[in-house]
Amino acid sequence: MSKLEALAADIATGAVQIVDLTHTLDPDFPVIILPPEFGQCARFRMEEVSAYDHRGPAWKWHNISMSEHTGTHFDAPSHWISGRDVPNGSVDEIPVDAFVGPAVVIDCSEGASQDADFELTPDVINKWEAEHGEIPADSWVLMRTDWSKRSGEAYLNMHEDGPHSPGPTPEGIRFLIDERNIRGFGTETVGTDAGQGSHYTPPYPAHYFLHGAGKYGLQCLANLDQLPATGAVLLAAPLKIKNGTGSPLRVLAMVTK
Ligand code: 23J
Ligand code: MN
Repeated sequence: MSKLEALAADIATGAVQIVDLTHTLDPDFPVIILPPEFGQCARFRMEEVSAYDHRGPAWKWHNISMSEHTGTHFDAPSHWISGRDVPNGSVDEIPVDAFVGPAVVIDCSEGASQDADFELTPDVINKWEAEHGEIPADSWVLMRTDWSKRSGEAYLNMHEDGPHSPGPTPEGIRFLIDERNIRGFGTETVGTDAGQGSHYTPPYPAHYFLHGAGKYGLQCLANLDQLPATGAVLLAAPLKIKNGTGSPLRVLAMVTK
């Protein structure tokens, strides 16, 4: 049997399981809210074209619309000013090998349950590596916070001074890029950056440093509590939108029992 046939057989028997890391696209799912002077992200919308009726007697279908950055979605380098000149930086140009690859999960769920502004720092990463080994180059690094279990107001966690949700510090994200050369960084929150990420230098450091270095982002992930710390393989292929800066997508993880 070839390696690929063996993988297909393992999926069929359940020796390799497929975990869905995706939220359902739903008009009620929150989108990021930026300060009012900026343009805003659109929620998911769906309108019925026909439903086995006079508009189409044997078929049902919908027209849908949304932002590139609605729901569980992928961020391309061209999303940020630092990545505007990265070669092949939009979703239609990224080499497709980038869409299949290994993932590690840094469990920050306990810290995030105590502190909505929990920060992923180099210290947190060093402690994780002391237990699980060095983060392999070209890996997705997923920050587990259990934020995906929140719904409604608690998800954005808006206060008078803006949203509060966990994320990496500038030093934390730079360590992952400069010292570990990761492929990308994924979160359960509405951004790869912390809710208060506009107050770091530079503002939104995860976006700034990841995309400037040609790395990718994943946001609004779910079910990270079902993944091992190491050993999962991610399938995360954005829609092929011409000059697209990101895209909603189905994110799947392959894991062994
Ligand atoms: C634009 C400006 C700031 C942020 C974002 C978008 C996102 O989080 C996003 O969806 O990429 S923080
Ligand atoms: Mn985004």
